[in-house]
Amino acid sequence: RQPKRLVDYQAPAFVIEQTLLRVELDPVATRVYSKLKFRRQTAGSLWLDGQALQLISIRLNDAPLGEDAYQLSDKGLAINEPGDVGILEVVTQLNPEQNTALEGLYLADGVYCTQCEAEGFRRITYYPDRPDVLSVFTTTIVADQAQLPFLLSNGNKIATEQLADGRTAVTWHDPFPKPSYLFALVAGDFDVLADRFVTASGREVVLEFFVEKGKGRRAAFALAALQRAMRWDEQRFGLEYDLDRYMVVAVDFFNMGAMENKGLNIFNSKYVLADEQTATDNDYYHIESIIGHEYFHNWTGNRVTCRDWFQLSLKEGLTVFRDQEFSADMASATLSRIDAVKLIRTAQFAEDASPMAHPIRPEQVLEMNNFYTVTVYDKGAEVIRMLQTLLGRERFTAGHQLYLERHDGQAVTCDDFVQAMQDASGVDLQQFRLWYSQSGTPEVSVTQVYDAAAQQLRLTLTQHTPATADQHSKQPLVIPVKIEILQPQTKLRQQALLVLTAATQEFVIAEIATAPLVVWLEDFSAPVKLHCQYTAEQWLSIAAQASNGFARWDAMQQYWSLMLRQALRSNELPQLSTELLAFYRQLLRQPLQDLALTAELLQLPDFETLAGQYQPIPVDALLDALQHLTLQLATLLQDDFSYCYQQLLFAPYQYQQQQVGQRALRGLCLSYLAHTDAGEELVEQQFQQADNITDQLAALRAGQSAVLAANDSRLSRLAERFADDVQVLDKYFSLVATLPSEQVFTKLEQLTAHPAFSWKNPNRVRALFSAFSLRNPQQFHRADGQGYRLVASVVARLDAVNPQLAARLITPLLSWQRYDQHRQQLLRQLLQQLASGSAMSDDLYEKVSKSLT
Ligand code: BAL
Ligand code: ZN
Repeated sequence: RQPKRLVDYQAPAFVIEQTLLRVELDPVATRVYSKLKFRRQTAGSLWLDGQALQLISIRLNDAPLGEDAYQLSDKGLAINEPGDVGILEVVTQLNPEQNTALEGLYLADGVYCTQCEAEGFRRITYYPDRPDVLSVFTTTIVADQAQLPFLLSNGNKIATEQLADGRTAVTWHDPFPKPSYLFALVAGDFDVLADRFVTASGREVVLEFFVEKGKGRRAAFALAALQRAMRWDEQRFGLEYDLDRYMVVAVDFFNMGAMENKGLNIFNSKYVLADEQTATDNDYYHIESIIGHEYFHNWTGNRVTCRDWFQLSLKEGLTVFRDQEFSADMASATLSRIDAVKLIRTAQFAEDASPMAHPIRPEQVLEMNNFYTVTVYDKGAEVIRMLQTLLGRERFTAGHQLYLERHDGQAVTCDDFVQAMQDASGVDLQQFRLWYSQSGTPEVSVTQVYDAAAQQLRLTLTQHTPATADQHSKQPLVIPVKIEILQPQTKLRQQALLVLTAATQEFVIAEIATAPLVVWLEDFSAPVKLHCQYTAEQWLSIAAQASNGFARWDAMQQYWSLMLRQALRSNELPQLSTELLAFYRQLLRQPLQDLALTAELLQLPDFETLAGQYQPIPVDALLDALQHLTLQLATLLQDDFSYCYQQLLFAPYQYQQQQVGQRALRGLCLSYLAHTDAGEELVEQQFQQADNITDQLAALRAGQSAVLAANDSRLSRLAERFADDVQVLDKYFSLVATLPSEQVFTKLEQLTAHPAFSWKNPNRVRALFSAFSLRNPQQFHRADGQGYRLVASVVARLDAVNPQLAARLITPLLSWQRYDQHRQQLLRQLLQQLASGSAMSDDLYEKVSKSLT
């Protein structure tokens, strides 16, 4: 199998100026009539990608094309000598019902739906399915409108025609040239929630949300979030929406979170539907952020798109950065940052340490679906954030504007983006570009010397990026390190930005009158691991004194990492110091403020964050230590958790930040109190009294981690009450999957027979098995290998159904080298078995083969 390489990029020989599609829907025999107006750019044949298609006919310039004039393979169609301009007409047939891969056009739950990014359009018709071929699309959908009342595609609806055979033909025209990956088609019956938005320049836009029948009310929050996103992009980046209509369709069968198709977003329903009974505070937060993300793509992705898929971070890193800024403005800036950094420190650092390590602009790809990664997306967003930090917000915004003006309507590269930033700011970004080509997690070590006589602070920073699976030699990067210098004696504080560009560099800060304490890497100003030799007391001082909420949380994370490292080194269980207990007591007894941050400060780092700090990962010792610390905190601070818990009164549910903080802190207190003698009563009381799923789930989770007697009864009551509601059933599935006992295996098996479970539905599969492998470390990493075997068997089973999903689920099995010898052996054996099985998809093959080499 031959991977594609960035260095081999060649511009297309032909552009498609106009694309006319007529799609006659049928569950097993949909016919697609395409009419392409092409124009030659360079020498070569006209290549059309195609996969899993039945070719019915081809005509060139109104005449049938003889078999010797083209070559057909399982990858596509080459027209040898089409001339320089012309019209190519191709008819294909496909089977949407059988399409369980959920790429291209598929029929699930009675809804026809498409997913074309990255390479799904080639499963609909023969086409140059690459992002640098931009075309104006006109699409006619033909179907029985009694069965499928809504026939939707991109752009504006321009015609509706009743056909003699009773079917209806609806035609859509999208005036903006777009690559095929932004094409969308939906046909089904829905509840519609509609409103309008008036743009800054006074144009009226119709907003429509299409959701499962009976659930229209649940789209209200997402619709309001869209309106906020539209206003925000105007105010922050001066960007207005450009069509008269913006549609969002929510479907339950979807591989991704959502998709930014021009004018017709398709969303996984879990990121649209929300009410207090079925969506948690965390769900509301993510809905707002993803609604924003897809909307922001209209400029960063759609109006300016990627030249090739290696440039994916051009649109994804930038758009994640934009949605993070939006969330920071809509919700809590501190909590949004904590959320983003947790993801980098768990999943992204783990990816760097895995066989799939790649730079944010990968150089070699077998299956593009495998590169929709935390590295491309979230590290990509950190790279954009560093640009903003280095250039300052004003120059960054000017660069963003120049980039969009310069490249509107084009398919471009990450280099084009950086060039626009450089041209707008006048700052040389040559070395900065390395962030795009170099993979891995840089490690920055810092030392500091205070010279009281000279009132000088001397800071030495050293950077080193360890080799990764894909790249051995590494060069020094541009690393912006934000610091805050605290002077505890005088309560003075000052901020500075150190820009590290060499392997080692010294910075001198003058006029520091009293002994300072430096807060390093404030706001996580670069995606690096920072090593600094602070004592536990120093970390606690920062956690108590830093002006920045993120820095306070980060200091607590570092504090716990240090405690655990010291304990594991001496082969003992960690003990709680009087200083820590005093600090936590003070947090729990202080007048109520900054509640969500307080909850974060009181939370131990999770297993994945800690695991990233060890090689090999001491799985059992870490899990034992975390369990021990939880019990110690619960016992020694029971009165304080109880006091705080009682202060946090229940109020009728609203999604607003004060209440979100209250629920977060209440849930945190309950998670400790569950381990005390009051646990059973408090958990049951909260479960019963809550008027919302956030508080109910907090109770269920607390009960589960403390292994309380009535857990099964509570879970059954939840499952019964929401027996018809997949949004809640997914939460129920995930809760069962995170049961920290061996019973989980039987329960998982039983749940695969639950009437709501389907191997064809990615949400259900993820709710059970991603929850198990990512959030049940105790059972997933069992020394007898049962956890690994379960996930491997699920992956093997799913590969034939939905390769993209199978390849996502295998990720936690790939990094066998990070574990002890025994677990290494278990994992490697399973991977070898998978590799020797029957034909694997490219998705899975790429990952398994990299892991085994
Ligand atoms: N473009 C794929 C889904 C997303 O990142 O918005
Ligand atoms: Zn995106």
